[in-house]
Amino acid sequence: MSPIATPPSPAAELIATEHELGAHNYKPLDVMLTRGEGVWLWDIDGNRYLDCLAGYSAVNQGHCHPRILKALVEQAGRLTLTSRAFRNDRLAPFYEKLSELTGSHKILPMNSGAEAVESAIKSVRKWGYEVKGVPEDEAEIVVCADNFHGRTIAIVGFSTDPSARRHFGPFAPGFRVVPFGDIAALEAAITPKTVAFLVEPIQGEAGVIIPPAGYFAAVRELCTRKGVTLILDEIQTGLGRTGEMLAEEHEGIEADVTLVGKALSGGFYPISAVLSNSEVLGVLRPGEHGSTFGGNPLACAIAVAALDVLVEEDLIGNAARLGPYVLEALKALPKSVVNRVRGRGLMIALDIEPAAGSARQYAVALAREGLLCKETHGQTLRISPPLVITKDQADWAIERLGKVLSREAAAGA
Ligand code: IF1
Repeated sequence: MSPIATPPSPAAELIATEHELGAHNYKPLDVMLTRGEGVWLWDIDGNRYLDCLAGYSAVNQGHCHPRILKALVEQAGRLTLTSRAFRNDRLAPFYEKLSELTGSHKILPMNSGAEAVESAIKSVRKWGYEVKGVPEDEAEIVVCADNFHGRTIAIVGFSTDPSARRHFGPFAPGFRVVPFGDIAALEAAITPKTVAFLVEPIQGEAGVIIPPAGYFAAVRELCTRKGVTLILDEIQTGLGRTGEMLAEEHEGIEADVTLVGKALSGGFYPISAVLSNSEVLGVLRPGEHGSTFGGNPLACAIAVAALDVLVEEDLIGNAARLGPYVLEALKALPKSVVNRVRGRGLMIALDIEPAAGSARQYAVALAREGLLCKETHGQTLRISPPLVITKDQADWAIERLGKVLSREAAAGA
């Protein structure tokens, strides 16, 4: 079974059209997918794959979850968009559901994750000027090296990944970069003009970088003491991925501002939100921020169903139970191939020993054996299946990983 398309297959023709007419801003595996259900994906030749990427944690509820689909279809037939010039009857129930599950007092609905990040940056800067008393246009925000918060000009401006920022300048000022996990560096970077520290609880794109024990407790204490808002970007770590509703719960802290997206719609629709447990969002007044689709009734109806599925199907508990099981199983993989395995809940990554080849090489080989995952930064493979995965399906994935990684290593040896 080869998912890698060869001419003149229908997949090859689709790929040729993509190549001719599309911007080449991705280098996807040549797997031409056409249907998804739960943890499974099928390509146009009928080959089945177990999805171990889950849309970068946007499909926590599994592909095409019927309850979310039902909510989408019903709402799409009633009302999809009113703009915020008028009110709609789905926004308040969305606020209530999200507030109830995350303890948020104020919510700003947006669409993409990057928009939520940008909205948080605007809000904390405004909070800085109007509440903290920072001089106008001098607000500073601290971020971490190896961050990933999206692809807008302001966001890539504080990226430390050359490929994310090269030839996209000039960039927005007012950001300082410190090493992730280094509390002394964070303290040294904070000035009276610092309005926020923006950070992922676990750095996803960087390769599932788990913070040192106690780091976020120290971050919380430091931000409180210095009057700096703590913004946790939970767009990838949130909504059950790490075995808690929010990854901050592992650290025993509460952010001032929390960002969610991706699985907020179960992969059906771009929905994100800025959640605030402080007076930060209170600084926004009518006309000062907005979005055509932000808070639209279709998005809200989908999100309520997506959150209900997360809770009522105990997907968070499933991630908490199966995550450690999968992690332990992957630690048994041959050290000649896998030199490190790490993760929290079902947010897992394994590092490929450089002598055994590149992570991309293994992603291609795994796809040929029916397991889809993604490399990041050369040597790391992410393993993040939908949270609906069963133990039998996890065992199947573990068996494939063991078979392919050992075989490829032997072949390359
Ligand atoms: C791509 C990465 C993951 C995110 C966090 C904000 C956003 C993301 C922690 C922005 C988005 C996506 C973007 C997508 C691939 C994927 C990704 F590889 F790019 F870095 F997941 F790790 N904060 N991550 O992970 O949300 O605007 O995309 O809705 O750009 O290729 P978005």
